[in-house]
Amino acid sequence: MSHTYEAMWEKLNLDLDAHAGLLQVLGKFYGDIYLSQTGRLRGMEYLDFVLSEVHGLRIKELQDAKAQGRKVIGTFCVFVPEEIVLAADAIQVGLCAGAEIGKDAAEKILPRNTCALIKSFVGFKLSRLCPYLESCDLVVGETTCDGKKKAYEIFVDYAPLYVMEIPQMKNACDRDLWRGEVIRFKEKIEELTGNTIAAAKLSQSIRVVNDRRRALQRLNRLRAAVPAPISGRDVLLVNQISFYDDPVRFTENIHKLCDEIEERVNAKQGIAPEGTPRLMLSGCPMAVPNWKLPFVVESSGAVIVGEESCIGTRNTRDLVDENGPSFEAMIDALADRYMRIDCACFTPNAERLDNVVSMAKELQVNGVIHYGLSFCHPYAIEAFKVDKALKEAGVPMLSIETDYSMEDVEQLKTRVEAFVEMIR
Ligand code: BJ8
Repeated sequence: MSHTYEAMWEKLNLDLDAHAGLLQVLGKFYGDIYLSQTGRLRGMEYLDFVLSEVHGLRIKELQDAKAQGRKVIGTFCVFVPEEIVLAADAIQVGLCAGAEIGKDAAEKILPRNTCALIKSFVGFKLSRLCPYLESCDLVVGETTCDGKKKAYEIFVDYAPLYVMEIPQMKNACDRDLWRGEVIRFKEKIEELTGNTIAAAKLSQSIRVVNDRRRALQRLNRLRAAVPAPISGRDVLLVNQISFYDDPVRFTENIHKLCDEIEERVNAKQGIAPEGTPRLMLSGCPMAVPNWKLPFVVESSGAVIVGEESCIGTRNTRDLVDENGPSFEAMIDALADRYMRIDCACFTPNAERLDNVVSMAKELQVNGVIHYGLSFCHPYAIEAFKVDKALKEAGVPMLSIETDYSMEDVEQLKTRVEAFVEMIR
């Protein structure tokens, strides 16, 4: 990334030396994992460009928007309803939390046995490394897992934070609680932006976010073809970028990418030959630049054809009903759609088991890799039930727990290769 942006980073009070180091590592990592692939689709150039400008052009856009009075809202979870943020003419960005770089700083205030995602967002803040975090007028946390919930109590001393309460169960009273939280969030965003959210604006933003989900659904349908027309790595990148790119521009570009994939599918061309073992990932989200496991899997003779994850179908599967005739009906539709998210933080969480099994069948996978970040109890414990459900459906599963360090790459490779060999 060019040095054109240095003045902007300085103004954001980034630690310029450490930040330069981060960009260098990111560039090298991206080259090795992404640009080294052969037979990539032309449409991926847009994603390469957006990623290459991740701390440049997009941050400049956010700064320009802020100069015009718009607010930037950062999030860590797919429960935060972007529709509300957009309807108040603010911008929502998913905060990455996928790198190890601020770990040492984070471990000074968090226990070492905290999941890497939590350490990452705390570490980024303490080390002044993330221009997104530093651009935020508000960061929205949520009461999902205990680790995040308690880390926010510390994080609030470092960033403007607001926490949404996410219920733990899905009974009628939980849905009522959640609807109340959607309203409370709307009021907070209205207060922050000074904009009252009108029904027409909310209806429009529901369409914008649904359109992005529809584009990602189209991508997921197309990539399910045999042979797989696009690598799992590339689809992961598309999903990751969906969290911070402008939603309308992103949607347009993903449809263009899909048009190209459609041609490939019609010509029966694949990124990997027919017969390559097809795998699905399931579990914890993979935030930028956490590309380790997909890289290991796809360099072990398999292709990833689906992600049952918040950076995957858990975030795109359900649309918000667009036919709400009134503001209240739209709030109901939002509450209902978000309550369908099957995060392992819910108990019980039977929908997730059903979703994993039906996805595995629809995608005709040969196996599933369950991915848990070390010290993530909700997903680690739920892996047992996922395994059982998949076994009953005749689909083999490999459970992997790891973090963001590269130390275990060889060990992971050995385990993944053995699994691929077994299912071949
Ligand atoms: S809806 S998956 S984005 S909470 S990996 S921090 S759960 S200890 S990220 Fe998530 Fe929302 Fe759920 Fe999705 Fe905790 Fe586990 Fe760490 Fe996690």
